[in-house]
Amino acid sequence: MKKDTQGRIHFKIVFWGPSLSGKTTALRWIYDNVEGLNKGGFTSVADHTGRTLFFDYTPMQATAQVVFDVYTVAGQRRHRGQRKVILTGVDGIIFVADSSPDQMEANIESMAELRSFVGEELGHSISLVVMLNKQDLPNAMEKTVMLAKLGLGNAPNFTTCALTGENVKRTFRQVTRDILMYHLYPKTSAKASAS
Ligand SMILES: Nc1nc2c(ncn2[C@@H]2O[C@H](COP(=O)(O)OP(=O)(O)OP(=O)(O)O)[C@@H](O)[C@H]2O)c(=O)[nH]1
Ligand SMILES: [Mg+2]
Repeated sequence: MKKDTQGRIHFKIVFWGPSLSGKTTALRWIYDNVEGLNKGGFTSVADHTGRTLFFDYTPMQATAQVVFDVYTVAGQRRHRGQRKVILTGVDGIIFVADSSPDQMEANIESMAELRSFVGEELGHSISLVVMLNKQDLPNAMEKTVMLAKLGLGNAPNFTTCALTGENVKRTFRQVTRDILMYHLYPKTSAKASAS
C-alpha cells in the first residue's frame, strides 16, 4: 500500500503462477470486460510468442481515493529475479494454477517459490486467492486434488477459464475485498484467516 502525491491510496495486486498458466489472459480479460473500474493503459513486456518477459501492468481506479495497481509476473523459470522485484510492496496475490495434469509439478514449484519469497505473510497481511485455471480442458485436474497438492486447502479459490472469463471477475473481486477488509479491520481479518 502506498499513497501518491494526490492523496490516493494504491494497493498492489500480483498474478503469480507458472508459465502458460493463464496470468496474462486473465488480466487482459479483466481489462477488457470488467466495468466500474477506471482503467489506465495496459503495459505488457512480452516476447514474440506472447510469453511475458518482465511483467504486465495496468492501473485500475476503483474510487476517487483507491487505485489497484495490477501486475502479472513472467512465469518462466529463468525470470525468477524479475518475479521477486515485482513482489515488492504487494498487498494481494492471485495464484494462477494450471489444471493440466502435466503442469502440476510446475504449479507446486511456483507456489514453493512464492512461499520462499513472502513467507508467513501469505494469506495474512498479503491476501491470497487461488485461480484453478483451464478447467475447460477435458483432462483438467479436480479442484480438491489440486488444492491438497498445493497445500492450499484453506485459501479462497475459484475454478476458472481465463479464455471465456468464467469466474475471473469473482476471483478479482475476492482479492480486492480481502485487501480492503485487511486494511479497514486488520485484527479481525488476521484472526479470520488464521482460524
Ligand atoms: N484452454 C485454456 N487455455 C487457456 C486458459 N487461459 C489461458 N489459456 C491459454 O494458455 C496460453 C498461455 O496463456 P498466458 O496468459 O499467456 O500465460 P501466462 O501465465 O501469462 O504465461 P507467462 O507469461 O509465460 O508466465 C495461451 O495460449 C492462452 O490462450 C484457459 O482457461 N483455458
Ligand atoms: Mg504472461
